[in-house]
Order: sequence, then structure tokens, then C-alpha cells
Amino acid sequence: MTLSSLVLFLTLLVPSLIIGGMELCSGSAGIPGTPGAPGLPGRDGRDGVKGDPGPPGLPAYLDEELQSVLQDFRQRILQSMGVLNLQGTMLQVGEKIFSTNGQSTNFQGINETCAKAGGSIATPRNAEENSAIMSLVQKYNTYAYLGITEGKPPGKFYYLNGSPVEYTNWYSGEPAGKGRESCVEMYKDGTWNDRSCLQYRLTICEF
Ligand SMILES: *[C@@H]1O[C@H](CO)[C@@H](O)[C@H](O)[C@H]1NC(C)=O
Ligand SMILES: [Ca+2]
Repeated sequence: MTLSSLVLFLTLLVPSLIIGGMELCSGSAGIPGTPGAPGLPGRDGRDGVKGDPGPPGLPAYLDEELQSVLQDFRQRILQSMGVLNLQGTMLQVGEKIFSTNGQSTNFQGINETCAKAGGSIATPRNAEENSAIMSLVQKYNTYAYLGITEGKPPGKFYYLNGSPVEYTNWYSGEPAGKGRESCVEMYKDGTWNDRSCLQYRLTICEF
């Protein structure tokens, strides 16, 4: 008999015995029994609430498609670079690429042509870049304008973004324009001369 059914039994029985008017002799309380053995372990609890969804992964088929698109891009870029390298119109120096269309025009025209092509007029930042530009000047046997112009104080030269030049390679005695020669051209030996911006010079851009 379980404890709860015993309690129920007594609750029902005892009042009915009293109500029934029967004389019950009450004896002394018995000795408490020994505690029962521990019960069996309870059942497992219910499942917890669902967690937040994880970041979306790329489905395998998309990943494969992406890989093949990238492979194709890589192949196309290598082909184009190969053609340009072969033509000798493209020179890579570190992250930079110098290129010419072989055409000559004034400084303004070169600046515009390079901007339209998504680049800017060639601006040597070190000896290695200067040599790359020089090799194009030699190949086309034409001086080139650089992306450097004279500022307000005559004799001071700046990059087109407005910061002062750091690397220079002036020809001996240059710059000597004293405010009358606002652009910079490169000679075939790679040295620089300040010069009027209206000469026709080789278009060399950097990307
Ligand atoms: C060069 O071209 C850019 C873009 O068209 C223009 O913003 C800039 O003023 C030009 N710089 C010079 C010195 O002509
Ligand atoms: Ca000069």
C-alpha cells in the first residue's frame, strides 16, 4: 500500500468510525518506522527550447559554381596580362602597373586620358618605378609628363593629390623654371626637368 492511498484510507475511515458512535480505545503512539529506501531516479526532463539558427553556410553547389567562376576569371586575367606583357605596353612594379597607349598630347590631355581609363598619370614614388617609366620613354623615344606639378611657392613640387614630392630624380640644375614651368617631364635617362604643361609628351598612366 502506498503512502497516499493509506492517507486516503484513514481520512475516509476515521471520521466514519467516530460518526458511527463506536467506542474506540486509544492506545499509546507506536514507535516511528524506519525511513524508506530512496526512490528510483526520476525520468529525463523535457527538451529545452530551440537555439538561434547558426550563420548560413554556402550550399555545396554554389561553392562549386563560385570556384569555377573564379578559375575562369583567373584564366582570363592571365591571358590579358600575357597579351599586354608581350606587347611591352604594360610594366608591373610591385602592386602598380604602368602602361602607355603610345600617344602624345599635353599634360591636361594625358591627365584626362588616364582618368578615363580608371588610372592616373604615371607618378614615380621610388627608383624602381622611375626605371619602369623610363623604359617606356626609351621604347617610344618620347619624353613623358609625370603626375607632379609646381605649387604656389615656385620651386616646390607636389603630387596631384596635393602632398609634397618625396622621391625626386631631377636632372642636374633642375628645377630651374622658377614658376614658369609648372609640369615635370622625364628625359630618356630617367631624370626630370620642370617644363611648360603645353608640350606634347608620351601618355603613361599608372593603375
Ligand atoms: C586631372 O584629372 C582629374 C580627373 O579628371 C581632375 O580632377 C584633376 O583636376 C586634373 N588635374 C590636373 C592637374 O589637371
Ligand atoms: Ca626646367
